[in-house]
Amino acid sequence: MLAIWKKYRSIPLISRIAVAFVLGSILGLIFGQSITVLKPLGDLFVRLLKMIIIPIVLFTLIAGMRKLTPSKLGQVGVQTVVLYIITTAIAIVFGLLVANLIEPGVGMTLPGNAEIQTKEAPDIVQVFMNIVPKNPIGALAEGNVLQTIFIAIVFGLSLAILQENADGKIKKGVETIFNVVETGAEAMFKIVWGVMEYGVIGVFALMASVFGQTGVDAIVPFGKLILSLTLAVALHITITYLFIIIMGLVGKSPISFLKGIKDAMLTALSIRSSSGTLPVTMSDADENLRINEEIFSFSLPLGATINMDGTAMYQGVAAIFAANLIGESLTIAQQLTVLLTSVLASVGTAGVPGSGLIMLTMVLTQLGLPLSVVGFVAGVDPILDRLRTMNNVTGDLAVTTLVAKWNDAIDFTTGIWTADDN
Ligand code: DAS
Repeated sequence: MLAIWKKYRSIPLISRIAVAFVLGSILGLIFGQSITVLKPLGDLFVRLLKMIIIPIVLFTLIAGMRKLTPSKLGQVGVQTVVLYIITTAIAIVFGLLVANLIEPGVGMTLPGNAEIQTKEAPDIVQVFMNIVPKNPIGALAEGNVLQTIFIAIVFGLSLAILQENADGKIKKGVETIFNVVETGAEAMFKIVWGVMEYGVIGVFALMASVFGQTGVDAIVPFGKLILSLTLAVALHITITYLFIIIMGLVGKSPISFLKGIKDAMLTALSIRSSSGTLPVTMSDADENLRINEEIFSFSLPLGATINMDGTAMYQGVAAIFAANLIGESLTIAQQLTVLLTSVLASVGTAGVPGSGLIMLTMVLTQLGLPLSVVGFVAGVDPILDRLRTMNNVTGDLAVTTLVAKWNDAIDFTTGIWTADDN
C-alpha cells in the first residue's frame, strides 16, 4: 500500500489533476446525471480555495508594499490597467471576428420558453466608488477582493512611509508587521498546495458533475457556439499573449511561460472562478515565473476582478449568436457597442462562476436583443464559463509578466525560465 502511495505521489501533481480532469469529463458524459452525486466533493475544493483568497491577497499585497514606493506603485498601476484594457479590447475583436466567420445560431430558433433574466449595467461611477470599503473588516469578512486590495494598499503604503520616517519603537513595530505578513503569505502558499493535493479528487468530481449535468444532448446543438468561443480563446492566447506579449515584448519562450502557468490554467478550467483560482495564480507567478511579490500581489488580485478578456470576448460571440437566432445581423456600430459595453462591464464584474452570463444580460439589453437568449445558453454556460475563466487567468499572468519585466521585477535565471537555456 505504501509503495502504491509513494508511486502516486511520485507523479507530478499537475499531471494527476490533468488525468482527473479528463477522466471526470469522460465518466460524466458516460454516466450522466447519476454521477452528479459527486458534486459536493468538487464544491469542497472550490470552498477550500476561496478560503485562502482574502488572506493571501492581504498578506502578499501588504508585504509587497514594503518594496513598492508610491511613485513605483503609480507606474506599475498605470502600466497594468492600460495593458488590461488593451488586451480586453483585442479579445472582443477576436470574439466578433470568429463569430462573424462561424455564424453560431444560424439555423437555430429561440424557444419561447427560455426564461428572461435581466441585470442592470453597473454604473461606472458606482463601480469605482465600490472600491472604497465602508467597513474594512466587513470587506474582508464578505470576501470583497477589490476592497481588500484598496485596504492592503492604503495600509501597506502607510507602513512604508512610517518605515522611512519613524524611529525607535514605531520603526520596530513596522518591521514586525512586515515580517508577520511575509510569513503569513508563505504559509498561505503552503496551504495552496495542500488544497491542490485534494484538487485531484475535487477536479474529478467537478468535471464529472458538470458533464453529467449538461450531457451530450445539450452540448451538440450549441456546438458552433462552443466552437466559436474555443477558437477565439485559442487565437487570443496564442497571438496576443504568447506571440505578442511573451515572445515579442518579454522576449522569452512561450512554451516555458505555458509550463509555468499550467496549474492556474487547469484550476481555472476546473472551478470556473478567477478569484477562486487566485491563490494558484499567485503561486505560479511566485514559484514558476519568479515574479517579485510587489508586482503580482497587486496585478493578479486586480486582474482577477477587472481583467476578464475571456468574458468580454464571449459577449462578442454571444451577441452575434443572439442576433443570428432571431434572423438579424449586427451592424458595425452595434458591434462597436458590444466592444465598449463589454470592456466597461468586465471592469465591474467579479471573477466568479457565471459572471459572464450576467454580463450578457447587460450587453443584450444595450443592443435591444432578446434577453431570453441568456436562459437559452445557460445550460451550456458551465462549459463556456470554464473556457472564459481559463482565458481570464492566462491574460492576468501574461500582463503581469510583462509589467514585471518592464520594472526589473522578475528573475529569468531561475524557475521555469531556465528551461529556455537548455
Ligand atoms: N467565471 C468568470 C471568472 O471567474 C468568468 C465568466 O463567467 O465569464 O472569471
